[in-house]
Amino acid sequence: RCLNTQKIGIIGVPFDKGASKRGADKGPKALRESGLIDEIKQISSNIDVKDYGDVHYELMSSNGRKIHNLNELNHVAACNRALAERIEEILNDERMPITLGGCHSIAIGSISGVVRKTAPDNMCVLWIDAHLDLNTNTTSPTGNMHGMPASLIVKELRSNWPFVPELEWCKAELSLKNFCWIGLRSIDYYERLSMEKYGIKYFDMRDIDKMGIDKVTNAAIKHINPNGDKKLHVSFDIDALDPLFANATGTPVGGGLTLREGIFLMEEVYKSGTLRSMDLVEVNPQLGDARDVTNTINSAKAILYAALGNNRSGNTS
Ligand code: B3U
Ligand code: MN
Ligand code: MN
Repeated sequence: RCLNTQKIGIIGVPFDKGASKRGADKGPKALRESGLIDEIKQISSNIDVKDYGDVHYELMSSNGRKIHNLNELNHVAACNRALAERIEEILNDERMPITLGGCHSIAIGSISGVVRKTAPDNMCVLWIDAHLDLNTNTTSPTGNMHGMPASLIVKELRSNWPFVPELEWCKAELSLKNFCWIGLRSIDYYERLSMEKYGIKYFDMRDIDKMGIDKVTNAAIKHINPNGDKKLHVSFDIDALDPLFANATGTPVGGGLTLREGIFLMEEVYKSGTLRSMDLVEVNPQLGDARDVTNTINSAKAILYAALGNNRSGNTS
């Protein structure tokens, strides 16, 4: 694997309308301006990275109808529809799509794009987050769609959704059986009921305290991909990290992953050789002071570089 070229496609999604705080739309620009693309190239000469720029979208000729408790539905739907197409384009170019958010609602489009090019049973998802993001419009305490992306793409929750014409392009084809969550520590009441009802596999912060990040990571990978033949999508919400390392994010929750745990997790993901696509979301450069922002961006980059094979004891090629 190491001798082959690793072809990567970066796509930015300057979008924050799935969240209540403004500013996550500035994430892609802040990451790029901090030298992301050049630093990726320095990880290894085998890496071939292409920047696909940002997603642009136009609102669909909608009737402006509102659906209960889905804030900014028209924007979320249109942006994700456009993103899914860009992801398809990147996969057609045989590159690994890396989506820079943006708020976490953009996982609706990024994962939908991947599903179009992969048999749903042939892929698996690691969702690394302080939150479960499994609300529907009837369970969400906020109406913010960055708390709902996972529930829109899995078949088990399909019947919990009303008909949403704006999201008809988004096919809920994945199974929760192919998902595992890591880093959880803020779950809403109805989300908790869903975890029990569907037997959702997760490792929360307590599991990490008990087992350690090495056992947790490898148990998670093994659970969703026992034979190692599935294509892995990692959806990494930067708020999985403790606010000490990533404070510039919309809904920080204390007691999270250390940066070292996050890096180790992604190093193991890289080593598994199964990573096929990834989101890095919820970096919000408009929150906190300058130091918080630099800190958060540096953490986000370290997470991504680990996923791409960066070696803490030095790179050789
Ligand atoms: N579970 C809450 C809060 C939340 C979810 N995701 C984030 N915050 N980033 C909700 O609004 O669904
Ligand atoms: Mn989160
Ligand atoms: Mn999230």
